[in-house]
Amino acid sequence: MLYPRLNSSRALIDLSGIWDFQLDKSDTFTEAFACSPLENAITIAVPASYNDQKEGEDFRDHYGWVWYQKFFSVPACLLSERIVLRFGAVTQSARVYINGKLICKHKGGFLPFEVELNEHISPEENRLTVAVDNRVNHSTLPVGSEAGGNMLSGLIPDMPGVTPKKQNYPNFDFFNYCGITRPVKIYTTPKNYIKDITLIPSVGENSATVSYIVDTVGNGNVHLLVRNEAGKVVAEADGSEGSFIIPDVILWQPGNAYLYTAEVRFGEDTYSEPFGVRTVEVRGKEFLINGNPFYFKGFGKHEDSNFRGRGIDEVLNVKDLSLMNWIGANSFRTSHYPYSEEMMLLCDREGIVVIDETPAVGVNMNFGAAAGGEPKDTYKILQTREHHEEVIRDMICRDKNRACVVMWSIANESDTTAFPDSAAAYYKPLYDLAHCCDPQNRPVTIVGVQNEFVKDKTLPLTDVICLNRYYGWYVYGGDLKAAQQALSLELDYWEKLGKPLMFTEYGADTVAGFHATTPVMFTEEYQVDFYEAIHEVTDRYDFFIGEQVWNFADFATIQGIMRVVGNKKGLFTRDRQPKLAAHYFKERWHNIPDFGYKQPKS
Ligand code: BDP
Repeated sequence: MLYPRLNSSRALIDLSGIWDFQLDKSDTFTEAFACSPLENAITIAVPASYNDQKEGEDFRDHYGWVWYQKFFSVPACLLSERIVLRFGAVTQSARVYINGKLICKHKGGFLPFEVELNEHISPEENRLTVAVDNRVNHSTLPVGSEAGGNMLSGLIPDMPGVTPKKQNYPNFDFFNYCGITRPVKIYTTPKNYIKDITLIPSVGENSATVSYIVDTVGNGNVHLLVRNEAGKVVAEADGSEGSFIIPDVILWQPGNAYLYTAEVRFGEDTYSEPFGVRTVEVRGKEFLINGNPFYFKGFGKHEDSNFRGRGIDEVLNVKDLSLMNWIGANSFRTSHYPYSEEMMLLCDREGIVVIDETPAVGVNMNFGAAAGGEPKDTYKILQTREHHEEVIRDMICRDKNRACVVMWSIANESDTTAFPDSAAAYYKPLYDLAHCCDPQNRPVTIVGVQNEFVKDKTLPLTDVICLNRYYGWYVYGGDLKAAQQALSLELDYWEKLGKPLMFTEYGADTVAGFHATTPVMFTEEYQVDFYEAIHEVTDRYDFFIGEQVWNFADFATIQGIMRVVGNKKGLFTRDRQPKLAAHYFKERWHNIPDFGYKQPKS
C-alpha cells in the first residue's frame, strides 16, 4: 500500500486537529451516534491516543467503543478525481461512516487502511464519524482476555456482590492506548492510477539490477525514471513489470543511508517511491548486510510518550534516532507492533536497521495475565490464526520497499514449549507465508520467550534465533553469577543448531535516581552490573550476532503489582533522560563496529 504523498497529480488533505469525541458508555454498540452530530461532544486531538488527553479513570480506562467526528468538504476542483480516505492506524478496530452510512470496517490497531469516498460524499459539507473499539480478546492481536474478564479471577473464591469494573486485561505488558493514533488523510488520484509499486534490488559488481512491478488500475502506459540523491536520472524503464540497472550504485548501509527515487508515471498519475539498494542474507552463523557480517546494537522500543500515549510524534521519532546515534546503536525492533510509516521512512533516511514486528504479542495462554493452573494449549484456545495471516500480509505489503527493514518478526513471546507440536503447527505456515509475501525474501523470525527451550520446535524453524532473556532479573534476579552460568548453558545448547542468535530483549527495571554502593535490583548501578555480567558471557560466542536491550525508554503499562508507574527497564526515562546504563552502553557500543565484531571460528 502506497504512503499518501502530495505531488503534481495527487492532492493531499490532512484531517489532523481537534475532533468531536464521545465515549460510548452503553454496554453495546450505539450506531445512532453516527446518524447525527455528536451531542455534548468533547474535544480530542487527532492523531493521538485519547486515554491521557482528559482526566479521570473512566476516561483513561474506558472499555469498548468511542466515537470521533469531523466535518469536512472536498474542494470542488478535486471532485472529478478519485478521492480516498486513509487512516495510518486506528487502535484496536474501527468502523467508518460518512453522513451516517457505514463505508468501511477495519480490525487491527497498527496498520493503515483506506476507502474510496467518491460515491459517498456530497459536494457540500460531510460528516465523518469513526467508531473505535479498544477491546482486546482471544481473536485480536495483541491478545487480551475475553469480554473484559480478569484472567486471574480463578485465583480467588467467588465473591458475590463484588463488581469489578469492566476493563481490558491485556495479555501484554504495555498500556492499551487507543484511538485514532496515526494521521487521517484524504488524497486524490486520477481515475486511472498507480496502486502499488514493488522494488527488488540485487547487487552486482559495481551496479545494481532492480526488478520492479507497478500495479495499476485503468488504462495507460507505465514509465519509470530513477533518480539519485542529487536528482540525476540514473535509470529508466517502460512497462508495468521489468527491471532496470543502476550503474556505479551507492549502497544503503547501516549508519550511512543512500536513497534513490523511483518516479513512476502512468497516464496522468505519478508517484515517487524512495528506495535503498542493499542485500540481506543469513549465511551459516552470520547475518550479512551487503555481504558483511552485521552486529545488531540497539533496542526493543515502544511508541509511547506523555499525553499522546501511542499517538504519532515525529519530534520524538527524530529525537529517538538522534539518541540512538548518541549511544552508538544501529538498530531496533518495532516491538510489539508495526510502527508508523513516518518512522519507517525516517529509518530509511537515517540508516537505522529495523526488525519489523507484527502485533502478535500475548499469543501465550501460559504467560502474564493468562498464566496459572495447568498448562493450556494456547493454539486450541485462541482464534488468532486468520487475523495473524492478515497482519503478516499487510505489514509486509506496507513495508516491503523499506531498505531499513532487514528481518520480519511474526510474533513476540508466543507459547512454544507447553505444547511444542501445536505451536510448530501454528507457526510453520505463518513463517512460510511471511517468506512468500516478501518480494525481497528477507529473513523471518519468531521472538522467543524465556522457557524450557530444549522442548522448543518452533524457534529452530526460523532464520535467526531471537531470544528475550531475563537471566539476572526474572530468573536469578540479584544473583548475577548464577545468571551468567545459566545463560552460558543455554547458549551452549543453541550454538549446536548452527544458526545466528541474538537477544531481542534483556533488561532490568531501574528507577531513575535509585542508587546503591553495593548494587541491588532497581538501582541504576544494578542495571549497569546486569548488562556487564550478561555481556561477559555473550561476547564469548561467535554465533551471538546482536544485542537489543529492553527497553529504549521507560513506558506505560497497565497498573499492577509488577509495575511501578509503568515498566522501568528503559536506558532512558520516559522523557528521554539517560540513566547510568545509557553511559555504559555509549562507551561499549561506540567500540563495537557495525560489521565484523564476531569472527566465526569455522
Ligand atoms: C517481555 C515482553 C515485554 C515486556 C518485558 C518485561 O516481551 O513486552 O515488557 O518482557 O517484562 O516478556 O519487561
